Amino acid sequence: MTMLSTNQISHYRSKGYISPVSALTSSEAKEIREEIEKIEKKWPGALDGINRNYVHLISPILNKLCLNKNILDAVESIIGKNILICGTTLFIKEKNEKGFVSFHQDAKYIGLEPHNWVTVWLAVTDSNEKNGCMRMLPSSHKDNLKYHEQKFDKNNLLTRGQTIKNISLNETDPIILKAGEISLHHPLVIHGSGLNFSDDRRIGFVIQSYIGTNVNQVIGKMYVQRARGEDKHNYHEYSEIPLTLMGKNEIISQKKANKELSKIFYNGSNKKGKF
Ligand SMILES: O=C(O)CCC(=O)C(=O)O
Repeated sequence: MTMLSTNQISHYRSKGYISPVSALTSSEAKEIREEIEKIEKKWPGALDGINRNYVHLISPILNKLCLNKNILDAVESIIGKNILICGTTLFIKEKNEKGFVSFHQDAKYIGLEPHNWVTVWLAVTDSNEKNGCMRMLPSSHKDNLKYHEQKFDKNNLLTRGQTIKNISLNETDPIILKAGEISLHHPLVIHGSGLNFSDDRRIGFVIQSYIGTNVNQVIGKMYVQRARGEDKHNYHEYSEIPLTLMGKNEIISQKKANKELSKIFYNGSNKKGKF
C-alpha cells in the first residue's frame, strides 16, 4: 500500500487539498487520453454536455482507472476504507476556447452528506498555470458553505456558473500536475481555474467523488460502484460495470445515471446550463 504520508494528510486537513500525488505513469496517462480521444472521434458528441459525466460507465478502461490502487490508497488515507465511486466528469479546456471554472465549493449543490468524501482530479495532460490548472484557496474548507451567485456564463465549465465572488487570485495556490498525477480536494475548499493559453488541450478526468459508504444523497438518487471495503449502509443504487466501449447497455446505464444527476444539479433552479 502507498497510503498518503502523515505530512500529506496533515497538509490536506490544514489546507483542504493535497497535490501532487503520483498515480499513473506518463504512458498510462497517454492511454487514458487515447481512450477519451477515441470516443470523441468515433462517436462525435458522445462526451458533450451532460454526457461528460459518468464516463466511467461507457468505457471499461475509464472504469478500471477509478479502481487504480494508487488513487484508492490516497483516498483511503482521507475517507477510510469503505469507499464508493459516485461519479466522474471530464473537465476539458480546448486550446482555442475560453473555458474557465469560477470559484466554488463542490458541496454546494451536490447533496452528499456528511462530507466524508473527496474529489480526485487526475491530470490526463499536464496541468499548469499556462493551460488553466485548478487553483485552491488554502484552508477555505474550514468555513461553511458560501453564497454562490448563479451566472450561467457560456464559457463556464460548471453547471450553473456558480460563483463565489471576490476571491483574490494572489491568495490561491496553483495545482500544478504532470500527466498521471492527481490532486485530492475537500468538499468545502474554494477552487476554480482560468483560461487555457497553451497550444494543446487540458484534460482533467475527475472522480467526483469518492464517498465513504456512510455518505447519503439528500437531494436525489445516485448510482455508485464499490471501490474498496464493504457497504453496510446501502444508501445508493449500484450501476452496471461496463464490459464494452460505448455498448448499448453501457450507454443506457450512463443516460440513466445522468438523468438523475441532472435533477440533483438543477434542484431548485428554474434555469438549466449545458452540462
Ligand atoms: O478542471 C477544473 O479546472 C476544475 C474542476 C473542478 O472544479 C473540480 O474538480 O471540482
